[in-house]
Amino acid sequence: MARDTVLTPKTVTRPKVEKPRLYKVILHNDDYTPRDFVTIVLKVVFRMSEDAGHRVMMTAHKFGSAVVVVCTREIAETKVTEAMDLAKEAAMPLLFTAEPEE
Ligand code: TYC
Repeated sequence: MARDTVLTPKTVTRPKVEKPRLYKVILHNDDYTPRDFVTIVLKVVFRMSEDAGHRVMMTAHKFGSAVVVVCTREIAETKVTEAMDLAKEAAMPLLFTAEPEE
């Protein structure tokens, strides 16, 4: 390569400053799904202890809904699908949703 060749970079790297948006997984109360079933779903899908699962279930039961976890969109949507699949399999009206954090 000639000594006076000017090398120009092919790519310009800019520092990534934006954090990925986080999503809340919400558990919604209903009048039909047994409490124990809700707690089991929280344990299996969200790897909660009996105690933590019971507390989140009771929060939704008393207040109408509860935040289960805050995570990336992909994980939130996967968890919602897994939880909803268990509910459908058992013919329960149990509802989980994912929504972006403000
Ligand atoms: N409310 C239900 C009952 O009394 C229990 C329940 C709790 C259902 C939380 C859904 O997200 C829920 N059997």
